[in-house]
Amino acid sequence: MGKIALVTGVTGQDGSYLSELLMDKGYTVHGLVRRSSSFNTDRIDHLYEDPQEPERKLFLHHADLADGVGLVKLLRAIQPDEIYNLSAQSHVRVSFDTPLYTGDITGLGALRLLEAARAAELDTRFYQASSSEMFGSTPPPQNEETPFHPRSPYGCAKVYAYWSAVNVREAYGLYAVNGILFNHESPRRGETFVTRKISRAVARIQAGLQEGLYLGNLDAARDWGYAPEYVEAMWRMLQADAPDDYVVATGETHTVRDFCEAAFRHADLDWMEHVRFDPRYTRPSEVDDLIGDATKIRRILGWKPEVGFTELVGIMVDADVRRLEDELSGRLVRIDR
Ligand code: NAP
Ligand code: F7E
Repeated sequence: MGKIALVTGVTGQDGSYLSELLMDKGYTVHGLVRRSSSFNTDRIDHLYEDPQEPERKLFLHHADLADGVGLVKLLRAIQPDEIYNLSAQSHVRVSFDTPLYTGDITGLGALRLLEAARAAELDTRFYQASSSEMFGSTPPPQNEETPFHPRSPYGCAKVYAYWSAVNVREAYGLYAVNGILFNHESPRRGETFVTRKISRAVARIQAGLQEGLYLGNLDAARDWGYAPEYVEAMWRMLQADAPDDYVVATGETHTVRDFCEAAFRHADLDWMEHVRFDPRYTRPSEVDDLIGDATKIRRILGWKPEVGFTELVGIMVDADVRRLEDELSGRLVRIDR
């Protein structure tokens, strides 16, 4: 019998790649989907099978991290061997507009799920999607020993969730781990995160559909990796002999300006002719510089990143160019792996 996993946030960037990885490894995957007035399963539609198919490996359930009792009922029904908590209000800029909601879902939501696992009396392993945003203004390089100094309601909520997972591990012996992941991107990245906003705009500008691209702070520096590789790190953390917390990063940093230059250059365009400043996209407090030190996961779990910055930019621009060509020609839009 293959293992059973529950993936919250299954409709997001990471949830879709993680589900693919787990299904390839023979898992049965149960995904938590929140109710939406429009379709929100685009990223996993290619994985979903006919509900009448008896051998299917992906099951979707309506639930929400706001609804603790629903989580207990779901866990009792599924009895997962592994739980990956990827659900969050994950947009840092938006967290300044919705700080209490972000605290409730991104912070307290993680504890609801941990407590639900305890209430359901499961023998399970728990992965918490922690974030480099917890380091905030603490200077780089950042590793597992670096103190947290979050700079947004999102970062504060992730710190709460981080310590909730550590506390449940220490207090009750639950196998709970934090993956402290630095920014990771892909063609499935949400369209309002800066990398995807840029790659999508490059495709549209190249096709003559858009002239300018409005951005905020170009000086912010991020350690950007490739999302499909980062979900492998999540899985490895839950296969280890003992639970522990790990930084996942490339160890390289680039500014938003560097990303613009590289993305426009990839399409033979000059970014200076198209990128303009709009203060609406700046943040009340910013995280200036992130560089992850992933020595621990490399040493203990043997994980290391392969896709570098220029390759990542190329993957994202090429995917958006193809996607736009599909849209314009009326073909079905492919989900790019
Ligand atoms: P994402 O694309 O924004 O996906 C977030 C997921 O959470 C979506 O499936 C979303 O559902 C779901 N969700 C939101 N509110 C919910 C609620 N109230 N109840 C249940 N589900 C809810 O994020 P991602 O990039 O895949 O990141 C996955 C996780 O890793 C998140 O927790 C994020 O904060 C964290 N993280 C991300 C990065 C990164 O660079 N990507 C780095 C570090 C940590 P809808 O599809 O319906 O919106
Ligand atoms: O911003 C700057 C912005 O929104 C990156 C989430 O996945 O990674 C992500 O958070 C930088 C910031 O990602 C625009 O000010 C400039 O300095 O793509 P982002 P993020 O805030 O780093 C972490 C690790 C997570 O955990 C989060 O869930 O780019 N920037 N101009 C802009 N950012 C956006 N979104 N839009 C702009 O126009």
